Amino acid sequence: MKKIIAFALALMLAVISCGCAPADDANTITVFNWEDYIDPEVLEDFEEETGITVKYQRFTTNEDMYIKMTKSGASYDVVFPSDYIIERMIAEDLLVELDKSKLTNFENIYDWMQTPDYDPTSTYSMPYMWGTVGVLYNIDMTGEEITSWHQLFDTKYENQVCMMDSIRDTIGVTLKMLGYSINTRSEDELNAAKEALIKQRADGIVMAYGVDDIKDKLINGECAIGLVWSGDAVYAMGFNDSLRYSVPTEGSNVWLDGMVIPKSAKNIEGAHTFINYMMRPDIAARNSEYIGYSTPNEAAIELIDEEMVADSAFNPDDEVIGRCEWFHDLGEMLPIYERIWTEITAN
Ligand code: N2P
Repeated sequence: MKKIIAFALALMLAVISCGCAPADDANTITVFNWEDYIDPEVLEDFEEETGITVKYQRFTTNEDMYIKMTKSGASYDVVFPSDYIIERMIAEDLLVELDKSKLTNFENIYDWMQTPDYDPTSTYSMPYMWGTVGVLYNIDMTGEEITSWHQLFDTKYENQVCMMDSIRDTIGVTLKMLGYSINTRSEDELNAAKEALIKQRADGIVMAYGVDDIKDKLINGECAIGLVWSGDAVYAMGFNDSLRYSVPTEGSNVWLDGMVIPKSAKNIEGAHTFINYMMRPDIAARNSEYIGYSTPNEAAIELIDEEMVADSAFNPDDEVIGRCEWFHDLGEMLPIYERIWTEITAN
Protein backbone atom coordinates (compact mmCIF):
# COMPACT_ATOMS: atom_id res chain seq x y z
CA MET A 1 0.00 0.00 0.00
CA LYS A 2 2.78 2.42 1.01
CA LYS A 3 4.51 1.71 -2.27
CA ILE A 4 1.37 2.48 -4.23
CA ILE A 5 0.89 5.79 -2.38
CA ALA A 6 4.56 6.69 -2.90
CA PHE A 7 4.23 5.89 -6.60
CA ALA A 8 1.04 7.93 -6.92
CA LEU A 9 2.69 10.86 -5.14
CA ALA A 10 5.75 10.66 -7.35
CA LEU A 11 3.49 10.61 -10.41
CA MET A 12 1.56 13.63 -9.15
CA LEU A 13 4.78 15.53 -8.49
CA ALA A 14 6.06 14.73 -11.96
CA VAL A 15 2.84 15.97 -13.51
CA ILE A 16 2.85 19.16 -11.43
CA SER A 17 6.50 19.95 -12.12
CA CYS A 18 6.12 19.63 -15.89
CA GLY A 19 2.93 21.67 -15.69
CA CYS A 20 1.12 18.98 -17.70
CA ALA A 21 1.77 20.84 -20.92
CA PRO A 22 5.19 20.41 -22.52
CA ALA A 23 6.82 23.67 -23.66
CA ASP A 24 5.39 24.36 -27.07
CA ASP A 25 7.90 26.25 -29.21
CA ALA A 26 5.35 26.51 -32.00
CA ASN A 27 3.24 28.79 -29.83
CA THR A 28 5.98 30.91 -28.32
CA ILE A 29 8.45 33.38 -29.76
CA THR A 30 11.32 35.17 -28.06
CA VAL A 31 11.67 38.76 -29.18
CA PHE A 32 14.79 40.83 -28.45
CA ASN A 33 14.15 44.54 -28.91
CA TRP A 34 15.51 47.89 -27.70
CA GLU A 35 14.32 49.41 -24.41
CA ASP A 36 11.27 51.68 -24.79
CA TYR A 37 10.73 50.65 -28.40
CA ILE A 38 7.19 49.24 -28.63
CA ASP A 39 3.67 49.97 -27.43
CA PRO A 40 3.14 47.26 -24.76
CA GLU A 41 -0.53 46.94 -25.75
CA VAL A 42 0.55 45.97 -29.25
CA LEU A 43 2.29 42.94 -27.74
CA GLU A 44 -0.89 41.99 -25.87
CA ASP A 45 -2.99 42.35 -29.01
CA PHE A 46 -0.53 40.25 -31.00
CA GLU A 47 -0.80 37.44 -28.45
CA GLU A 48 -4.56 37.63 -28.42
CA GLU A 49 -4.97 37.73 -32.21
CA THR A 50 -2.43 35.05 -33.10
CA GLY A 51 -2.40 32.79 -30.04
CA ILE A 52 1.40 33.09 -30.01
CA THR A 53 2.97 33.92 -26.64
CA VAL A 54 5.77 36.50 -26.74
CA LYS A 55 8.75 36.24 -24.43
CA TYR A 56 9.95 39.82 -24.64
CA GLN A 57 13.51 40.85 -23.78
CA ARG A 58 15.25 44.21 -24.10
CA PHE A 59 18.68 45.65 -24.82
CA THR A 60 20.13 49.17 -24.69
CA THR A 61 22.67 49.30 -27.51
CA ASN A 62 23.52 47.38 -30.67
CA GLU A 63 26.80 46.22 -29.15
CA ASP A 64 25.05 44.91 -26.03
CA MET A 65 22.54 43.05 -28.22
CA TYR A 66 25.20 41.60 -30.53
CA ILE A 67 27.16 40.10 -27.62
CA LYS A 68 24.05 38.56 -26.06
CA MET A 69 22.89 37.17 -29.37
CA THR A 70 26.21 35.62 -30.34
CA LYS A 71 27.84 34.74 -27.01
CA SER A 72 25.20 33.97 -24.38
CA GLY A 73 23.81 30.81 -25.94
CA ALA A 74 20.31 32.33 -25.75
CA SER A 75 18.05 31.82 -28.73
CA TYR A 76 15.95 34.66 -30.15
CA ASP A 77 13.31 34.44 -32.86
CA VAL A 78 13.14 38.14 -33.77
CA VAL A 79 15.89 40.71 -33.12
CA PHE A 80 15.94 44.48 -33.91
CA PRO A 81 19.49 45.53 -34.95
CA SER A 82 20.47 48.76 -36.71
CA ASP A 83 21.74 48.97 -40.29
CA TYR A 84 25.49 48.54 -39.63
CA ILE A 85 24.95 45.57 -37.33
CA ILE A 86 22.66 43.92 -39.89
CA GLU A 87 25.50 44.44 -42.38
CA ARG A 88 27.82 42.60 -39.97
CA MET A 89 25.34 39.82 -39.22
CA ILE A 90 24.82 39.18 -42.95
CA ALA A 91 28.59 39.04 -43.50
CA GLU A 92 28.89 36.56 -40.63
CA ASP A 93 26.06 34.42 -42.01
CA LEU A 94 24.00 34.75 -38.80
CA LEU A 95 20.62 35.49 -40.38
CA VAL A 96 17.78 33.49 -41.92
CA GLU A 97 16.66 34.40 -45.45
CA LEU A 98 13.16 35.77 -44.99
CA ASP A 99 10.16 34.20 -46.68
CA LYS A 100 8.62 37.20 -48.47
CA SER A 101 5.41 35.30 -49.19
CA LYS A 102 4.70 35.57 -45.45
CA LEU A 103 5.59 39.26 -45.27
CA THR A 104 2.67 40.72 -47.18
CA ASN A 105 2.85 44.05 -45.31
CA PHE A 106 6.31 44.77 -46.71
CA GLU A 107 4.56 46.63 -49.55
CA ASN A 108 3.68 49.36 -47.01
CA ILE A 109 7.34 50.31 -46.55
CA TYR A 110 8.66 53.40 -48.39
CA ASP A 111 10.40 52.40 -51.61
CA TRP A 112 13.73 53.93 -50.58
CA MET A 113 13.78 51.86 -47.39
CA GLN A 114 13.03 48.64 -49.25
CA THR A 115 16.52 48.72 -50.77
CA PRO A 116 18.92 49.84 -48.01
CA ASP A 117 22.66 49.61 -48.71
CA TYR A 118 23.24 47.03 -45.99
CA ASP A 119 20.60 44.63 -47.39
CA PRO A 120 19.72 45.88 -50.89
CA THR A 121 17.10 43.25 -51.67
CA SER A 122 15.69 43.09 -48.11
CA THR A 123 16.59 39.42 -48.06
CA TYR A 124 17.42 39.36 -44.34
CA SER A 125 15.72 42.34 -42.73
CA MET A 126 12.48 44.29 -42.63
CA PRO A 127 12.54 47.99 -41.59
CA TYR A 128 11.09 48.88 -38.16
CA MET A 129 11.91 52.52 -37.24
CA TRP A 130 14.30 55.18 -38.48
CA GLY A 131 15.70 58.51 -37.38
CA THR A 132 18.69 60.69 -36.67
CA VAL A 133 21.17 61.29 -33.85
CA GLY A 134 21.01 64.82 -32.49
CA VAL A 135 20.93 67.14 -29.50
CA LEU A 136 18.02 67.52 -27.12
CA TYR A 137 18.36 70.70 -25.07
CA ASN A 138 16.44 72.84 -22.62
CA ILE A 139 16.27 76.32 -24.10
CA ASP A 140 15.48 77.87 -20.69
CA MET A 141 18.68 76.41 -19.29
CA THR A 142 20.98 77.05 -22.26
CA GLY A 143 19.56 80.46 -23.20
CA GLU A 144 20.68 79.78 -26.77
CA GLU A 145 19.94 77.37 -29.60
CA ILE A 146 22.28 74.40 -29.83
CA THR A 147 23.22 73.96 -33.47
CA SER A 148 26.84 72.80 -33.32
CA TRP A 149 28.53 69.81 -31.70
CA HIS A 150 31.18 72.23 -30.41
CA GLN A 151 28.65 73.57 -27.91
CA LEU A 152 28.59 70.16 -26.20
CA PHE A 153 32.30 70.60 -25.53
CA ASP A 154 32.09 74.18 -24.22
CA THR A 155 33.11 74.67 -20.57
CA LYS A 156 30.20 77.04 -20.08
CA TYR A 157 28.07 73.88 -19.88
CA GLU A 158 30.03 72.40 -16.98
CA ASN A 159 28.16 69.41 -15.52
CA GLN A 160 25.25 70.04 -17.91
CA VAL A 161 25.82 67.63 -20.80
CA CYS A 162 24.74 63.99 -21.02
CA MET A 163 26.64 61.87 -23.54
CA MET A 164 25.59 58.48 -24.87
CA ASP A 165 27.07 55.28 -23.50
CA SER A 166 27.11 53.99 -27.06
CA ILE A 167 30.41 53.61 -28.88
CA ARG A 168 29.38 54.53 -32.42
CA ASP A 169 27.05 57.41 -31.50
CA THR A 170 29.40 59.27 -29.17
CA ILE A 171 32.58 58.72 -31.18
CA GLY A 172 30.59 59.34 -34.40
CA VAL A 173 29.28 62.79 -33.53
CA THR A 174 32.70 63.83 -32.22
CA LEU A 175 34.23 62.81 -35.53
CA LYS A 176 31.58 64.92 -37.30
CA MET A 177 32.42 67.90 -35.07
CA LEU A 178 36.03 67.58 -36.22
CA GLY A 179 34.97 67.37 -39.87
CA TYR A 180 35.61 63.64 -40.28
CA SER A 181 33.48 60.68 -41.38
CA ILE A 182 31.60 58.66 -38.76
CA ASN A 183 33.10 55.59 -40.43
CA THR A 184 36.69 56.82 -40.47
CA ARG A 185 39.49 54.30 -40.70
CA SER A 186 42.15 56.86 -39.85
CA GLU A 187 43.78 56.35 -36.47
CA ASP A 188 44.85 60.00 -36.37
CA GLU A 189 41.24 61.12 -36.75
CA LEU A 190 40.10 58.63 -34.14
CA ASN A 191 42.76 59.82 -31.73
CA ALA A 192 41.62 63.40 -32.23
CA ALA A 193 38.06 62.35 -31.33
CA LYS A 194 39.37 60.47 -28.31
CA GLU A 195 41.30 63.51 -27.06
CA ALA A 196 38.22 65.72 -27.44
CA LEU A 197 36.03 63.27 -25.48
CA ILE A 198 38.62 62.80 -22.73
CA LYS A 199 39.00 66.56 -22.42
CA GLN A 200 35.21 67.00 -22.30
CA ARG A 201 35.18 64.74 -19.23
CA ALA A 202 38.31 66.23 -17.67
CA ASP A 203 36.76 69.70 -18.01
CA GLY A 204 33.78 68.47 -15.97
CA ILE A 205 31.31 69.16 -18.80
CA VAL A 206 29.88 65.63 -18.84
CA MET A 207 27.21 65.16 -16.22
CA ALA A 208 26.72 61.49 -17.11
CA TYR A 209 27.04 58.88 -19.78
CA GLY A 210 23.62 57.25 -20.30
CA VAL A 211 21.26 55.82 -22.90
CA ASP A 212 17.53 55.54 -22.23
CA ASP A 213 17.76 57.63 -19.04
CA ILE A 214 19.02 60.72 -20.89
CA LYS A 215 15.51 61.63 -22.05
CA ASP A 216 14.25 61.44 -18.44
CA LYS A 217 17.06 63.71 -17.22
CA LEU A 218 16.05 66.26 -19.86
CA ILE A 219 12.34 65.94 -19.05
CA ASN A 220 13.07 66.54 -15.35
CA GLY A 221 15.41 69.47 -16.00
CA GLU A 222 18.35 67.59 -14.45
CA CYS A 223 20.63 68.40 -17.36
CA ALA A 224 20.56 71.04 -20.07
CA ILE A 225 21.88 69.16 -23.09
CA GLY A 226 21.76 65.51 -24.14
CA LEU A 227 22.98 63.45 -27.05
CA VAL A 228 19.91 61.43 -28.11
CA TRP A 229 18.17 59.53 -30.87
CA SER A 230 15.43 61.57 -32.55
CA GLY A 231 12.52 59.49 -31.26
CA ASP A 232 13.60 59.94 -27.66
CA ALA A 233 13.60 63.68 -28.36
CA VAL A 234 10.06 63.56 -29.77
CA TYR A 235 8.96 61.59 -26.71
CA ALA A 236 10.64 63.99 -24.26
CA MET A 237 9.36 67.15 -25.97
CA GLY A 238 5.87 65.80 -25.36
CA PHE A 239 6.50 66.15 -21.61
CA ASN A 240 8.48 69.40 -21.38
CA ASP A 241 7.79 72.51 -23.49
CA SER A 242 11.28 73.92 -22.96
CA LEU A 243 12.93 71.10 -24.86
CA ARG A 244 14.19 71.44 -28.45
CA TYR A 245 15.90 69.04 -30.86
CA SER A 246 18.52 69.79 -33.48
CA VAL A 247 20.76 67.90 -35.85
CA PRO A 248 23.96 70.00 -35.71
CA THR A 249 25.24 71.72 -38.83
CA GLU A 250 28.47 69.67 -38.97
CA GLY A 251 26.30 66.64 -39.73
CA SER A 252 25.33 63.49 -37.88
CA ASN A 253 24.06 59.95 -38.32
CA VAL A 254 20.87 58.76 -40.00
CA TRP A 255 19.87 55.20 -39.15
CA LEU A 256 17.30 52.51 -39.85
CA ASP A 257 16.57 49.70 -37.39
CA GLY A 258 15.36 46.42 -38.83
CA MET A 259 13.79 43.16 -37.76
CA VAL A 260 15.77 39.98 -38.44
CA ILE A 261 15.54 36.26 -37.66
CA PRO A 262 18.80 34.73 -36.35
CA LYS A 263 19.77 31.30 -37.63
CA SER A 264 19.55 30.07 -34.03
CA ALA A 265 15.80 30.90 -33.92
CA LYS A 266 13.47 28.15 -32.75
CA ASN A 267 10.20 29.40 -34.22
CA ILE A 268 10.83 30.78 -37.70
CA GLU A 269 7.17 30.59 -38.66
CA GLY A 270 6.09 32.56 -35.57
CA ALA A 271 8.90 35.05 -36.18
CA HIS A 272 7.52 35.80 -39.66
CA THR A 273 4.02 36.25 -38.21
CA PHE A 274 5.40 38.75 -35.69
CA ILE A 275 7.45 40.72 -38.23
CA ASN A 276 4.51 40.94 -40.62
CA TYR A 277 2.25 42.11 -37.76
CA MET A 278 4.70 44.94 -36.92
CA MET A 279 4.42 46.16 -40.52
CA ARG A 280 0.61 46.34 -40.47
CA PRO A 281 -0.19 50.05 -40.94
CA ASP A 282 -2.36 50.40 -37.81
CA ILE A 283 0.22 48.57 -35.68
CA ALA A 284 3.17 50.53 -37.09
CA ALA A 285 1.25 53.76 -36.41
CA ARG A 286 0.48 52.79 -32.80
CA ASN A 287 4.10 51.86 -32.10
CA SER A 288 5.38 55.03 -33.69
CA GLU A 289 3.00 57.30 -31.76
CA TYR A 290 3.73 55.56 -28.50
CA ILE A 291 7.54 55.62 -28.68
CA GLY A 292 8.04 58.81 -30.73
CA TYR A 293 10.17 57.19 -33.43
CA SER A 294 9.44 57.53 -37.16
CA THR A 295 8.01 54.62 -39.03
CA PRO A 296 9.29 53.55 -42.45
CA ASN A 297 5.70 52.49 -43.13
CA GLU A 298 4.17 54.84 -45.71
CA ALA A 299 0.67 53.50 -45.14
CA ALA A 300 0.98 54.19 -41.40
CA ILE A 301 1.86 57.88 -41.72
CA GLU A 302 -1.69 59.01 -42.44
CA LEU A 303 -2.85 57.28 -39.26
CA ILE A 304 -0.38 59.17 -37.06
CA ASP A 305 -1.19 62.39 -35.22
CA GLU A 306 -0.62 65.28 -37.69
CA GLU A 307 1.27 67.42 -35.24
CA MET A 308 3.75 64.61 -34.70
CA VAL A 309 4.27 64.07 -38.42
CA ALA A 310 4.83 67.82 -38.89
CA ASP A 311 7.59 67.85 -36.23
CA SER A 312 11.01 68.08 -37.89
CA ALA A 313 12.52 65.82 -35.21
CA PHE A 314 10.08 63.10 -36.24
CA ASN A 315 10.21 63.85 -39.92
CA PRO A 316 13.57 65.41 -40.88
CA ASP A 317 13.69 67.23 -44.21
CA ASP A 318 16.03 66.33 -47.06
CA GLU A 319 18.49 69.05 -46.12
CA VAL A 320 18.96 67.52 -42.63
CA ILE A 321 19.19 63.98 -43.95
CA GLY A 322 21.63 65.24 -46.58
CA ARG A 323 24.16 66.22 -43.91
CA CYS A 324 23.90 62.85 -42.16
CA GLU A 325 25.91 59.71 -42.84
CA TRP A 326 24.97 56.06 -42.34
CA PHE A 327 27.08 53.91 -40.06
CA HIS A 328 28.85 50.99 -41.69
CA ASP A 329 30.28 47.86 -40.17
CA LEU A 330 33.87 48.63 -39.15
CA GLY A 331 35.23 45.17 -39.88
CA GLU A 332 38.84 44.87 -38.77
CA MET A 333 38.80 48.49 -37.50
CA LEU A 334 36.37 47.60 -34.71
CA PRO A 335 39.03 46.58 -32.14
CA ILE A 336 40.68 49.99 -32.59
CA TYR A 337 37.40 51.79 -31.93
CA GLU A 338 36.86 49.54 -28.92
CA ARG A 339 40.28 50.31 -27.48
CA ILE A 340 39.69 54.03 -27.91
CA TRP A 341 36.24 53.75 -26.33
CA THR A 342 37.74 52.00 -23.29
CA GLU A 343 40.27 54.78 -22.91
CA ILE A 344 37.50 57.39 -23.05
CA THR A 345 35.15 55.68 -20.61
CA ALA A 346 37.72 54.11 -18.25
CA ASN A 347 38.06 56.92 -15.73
C1 N2P B 1 15.02 53.34 -28.13
C2 N2P B 1 16.05 52.78 -29.04
C3 N2P B 1 16.24 53.54 -30.26
C4 N2P B 1 17.11 52.89 -31.23
N1 N2P B 1 15.33 53.14 -26.81
C5 N2P B 1 17.90 53.78 -32.05
N2 N2P B 1 18.53 53.11 -33.09
